[in-house]
Amino acid sequence: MTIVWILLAVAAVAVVFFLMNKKPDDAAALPPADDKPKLPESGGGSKAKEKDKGAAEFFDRPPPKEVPKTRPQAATVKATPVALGGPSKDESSDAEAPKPVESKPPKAEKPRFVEEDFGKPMVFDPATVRKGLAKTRGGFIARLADLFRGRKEIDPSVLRDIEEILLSSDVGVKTTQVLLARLHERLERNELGDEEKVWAALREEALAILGTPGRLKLKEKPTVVLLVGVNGAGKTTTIGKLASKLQAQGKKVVLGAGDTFRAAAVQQLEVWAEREGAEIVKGKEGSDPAAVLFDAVEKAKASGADVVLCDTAGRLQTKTNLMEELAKVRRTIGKALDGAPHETLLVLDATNGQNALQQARLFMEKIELTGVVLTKLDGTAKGGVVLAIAEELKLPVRYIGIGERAEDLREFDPAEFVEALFASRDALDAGAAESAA
Ligand SMILES: Nc1nc2c(ncn2[C@@H]2O[C@H](COP(=O)(O)OP(=O)(O)OP(=O)(O)O)[C@@H](O)[C@H]2O)c(=O)[nH]1
Ligand SMILES: [Mg+2]
Repeated sequence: MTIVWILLAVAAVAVVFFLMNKKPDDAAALPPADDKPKLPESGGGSKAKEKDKGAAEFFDRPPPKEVPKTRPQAATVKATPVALGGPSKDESSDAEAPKPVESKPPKAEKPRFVEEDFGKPMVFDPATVRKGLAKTRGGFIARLADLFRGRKEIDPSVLRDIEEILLSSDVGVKTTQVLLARLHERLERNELGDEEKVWAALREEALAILGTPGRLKLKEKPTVVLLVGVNGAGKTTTIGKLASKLQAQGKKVVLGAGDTFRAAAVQQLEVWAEREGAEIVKGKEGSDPAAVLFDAVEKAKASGADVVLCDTAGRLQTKTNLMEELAKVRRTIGKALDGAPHETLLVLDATNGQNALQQARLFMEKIELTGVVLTKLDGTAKGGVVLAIAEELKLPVRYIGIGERAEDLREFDPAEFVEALFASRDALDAGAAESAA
C-alpha cells in the first residue's frame, strides 16, 4: 500500500513537472516578436495586458499619447483591413488610391509651356495706372470734363466740341471719327441724356476699341522675344523690366545684346542682367547684331533657359536700312530656333503721340509685329494714342510703361486703363488720400 502511495506521489510529481515544462514549448510556437506589428493589436503589447487587467479604468482615461500619433486618419484606418486581407475594404481603398496619381500629368508629356503668363500675372490695380496717366487725364479728359460740366442737355454741337478735343489729343483722326459716329448713334437713340451718360458712353466705346487684353504668354522653351523701335523709345529699359518680372516668376532669362551700335547700350543691358541675375550674350562693338542674337538663342537652348529677350539698335552705324537689318535679325533668329522669334514687340514712346503711330506704320511695312509696348505714358498728356494704336494699327498693346522702375512696366489691361483714364474726381481724391496715408 505504501508502495502504491509512493508510486502515486512520483506520478503526481512527474505530471506537475511535465506541465511546468510544457508552457515554454507552446510559447516558442508563437510568431516571433518581430511579426507582431502586422497585427492591429500589435501596438498594444504590454499595454494590452494592462487593458485586460483593468479595462473599465483604462477606457475612462484619456487615450494614451501615442494613439493619436500612430492613428491618423482615414487612410491608415482603411489600410488596416487591407493588411488583414479584408476584401471589400481592400477594394474601396484601391479604388480611392489611384485618383491623385491619375490627376498628375506624366512628366514626359510637359516639355513646353502651356500658355503660362509672361512675368507675374497682372494684379488689377487702377490706382497705380491712374497715377501714371495723370498727365493724359489732365489733358483731353480734363477738357472734356470742362465741356460737359453743368450741361443739362447734350446736343449735336457738343459732339462737335468733343471731336475737336479728341483730334487735338492724339486720339487720331480715324479713331475720333469712329468714336464720334458711335456717340451720334447714341444721341439719336436719346442715350446721352446727361453728363454721366456721356461719360459712360465714352468709357464703353473706348473699351470696345481697346478690346480684350492680349497678354504675352510663354509658349515655347525658350520663348524668344525681339524688341524693336527707334532710338530712345525704351527697348533696353523694357527688356530689363521684363527680365525682372520673369526672374521673379522663377524663369531663367537670357538677354541678347543685339544693339551693337554703341558700347553703352551693352553696358546698360549688363547692368540689368547683373541686377536681375540673368545671363547676357554680347558681341564686340560694331559686330553683326543677327549673329549675336543667333548665339543668344543657341545659348538659351543649350542652358535650358525659359526666355530670350533680344535687344536691338534704334539706329545703325552702317548705311544699311534699319528695317532691312531688323528683318534679317528675325530671319537669323528663326534659323537658330524654328518659329522664333515668337514675339516681335514694337516699342513706342507715347510722348511722340501721332508720330509714334507713323513710326509704327513704317515698321509694320517691313517687319511682322505681334504687339506694342507703349512707354513713358507717365510723362505725357498724349495717352490717347493708345486708342489710335488699337483702332488704326490693329496691334495689341502688350505693355505700358508708366515710370522708370521695373514695376512701372504693366501688362496692358483695357479695363484697368479705361478705369484709370476716366477716373472720376471721387476716385482721384481717394487715390490721393491713399498715397498720402
Ligand atoms: N518716365 C519713363 N521713362 C522711361 C520709360 N521707359 C523708358 N524710359 C526711359 O527712356 C530712356 C530711353 O530708354 P532706353 O531703354 O535706353 O531706350 P532704347 O529704345 O533702348 O534706346 P536706344 O538704345 O538708343 O535705341 C531711359 O532713360 C529710360 O529710363 C517709362 O515708361 N517712363
Ligand atoms: Mg537700347
